[in-house]
Amino acid sequence: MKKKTSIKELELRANMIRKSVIQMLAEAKSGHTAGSLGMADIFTALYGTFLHYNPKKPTADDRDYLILSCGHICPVLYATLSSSGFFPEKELLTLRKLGSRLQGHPERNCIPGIETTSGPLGQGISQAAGIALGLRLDKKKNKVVCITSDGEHQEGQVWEAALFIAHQKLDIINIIDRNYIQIGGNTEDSVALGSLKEKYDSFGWNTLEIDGNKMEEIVEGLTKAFQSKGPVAIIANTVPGKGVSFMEHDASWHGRAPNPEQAKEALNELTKIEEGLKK
Ligand SMILES: Cc1ncc(C[n+]2csc(CCOP(=O)(O)OP(=O)(O)O)c2C)c(N)n1
Ligand SMILES: [Mg+2]
Repeated sequence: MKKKTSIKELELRANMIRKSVIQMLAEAKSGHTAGSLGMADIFTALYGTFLHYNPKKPTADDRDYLILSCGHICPVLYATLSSSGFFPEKELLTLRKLGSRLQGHPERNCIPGIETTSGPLGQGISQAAGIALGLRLDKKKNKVVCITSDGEHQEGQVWEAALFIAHQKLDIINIIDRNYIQIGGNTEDSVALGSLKEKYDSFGWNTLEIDGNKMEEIVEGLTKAFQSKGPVAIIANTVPGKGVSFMEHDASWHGRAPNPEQAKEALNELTKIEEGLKK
């Protein structure tokens, strides 16, 4: 573990990340809101407490690797990276603008802290496997954490990688955003995923299931995962659109940005949450 940050402090930071996400998307007038808000707590815990990194030396040999497989939720990664010192926060408002480094899907070698280019779903867990195998060959202990979404588990490549990783006993933590939505509605109405816990268990992974919006559970789950050897899957049950009442559990916010009025309302709600947390 990198450093101990209190649960309250992490909750406050996650709420700030949500505010940044709303501001970025409203300014861009496009982008993926629901998954970005839903995963803010997990990204905050990872960068606030667990991952080892130096924002001044983002490619340092001893860094941990965070692979964002579901690239469309990059606003939450951009906001977390900038608040962790990787690049100036004012750059966040250039999201999706012509010439900006912060495109709608992340690009490697462009933004400090971004390890892989992603957007086409289903590939990140294979990239994590390659990185973990390379680290093993080099006898290095850097952690490899992959963030995947539930929708991308409808891609066959994910399961091939899951088999390979278990066979090789690679040290990978795969955090799965189990929010039950995808581009066209509920995941179970599209191609049902059923119990991802049972599936990962049967593939030979050590599998945990957590509430991905409860900071204590996130910290407890990540503590176990970071202390484990071999593949660990964390099924993180999250609320898409978390923190903004009119976005929560509504798949239409998968790839929609708030208009100015909606952004104002969303920021008001998040400010109320912040005030509640400060009491
Ligand atoms: C290989 C591939 N097929 C289709 C898409 C288009 N696409 C982008 S996001 C998305 C939904 C995937 O579900 P999930 O990642 O669970 O979405 P969320 O929870 O963020 O709504 C789809 C189909 C893509 N990016 N890559
Ligand atoms: Mg989803």
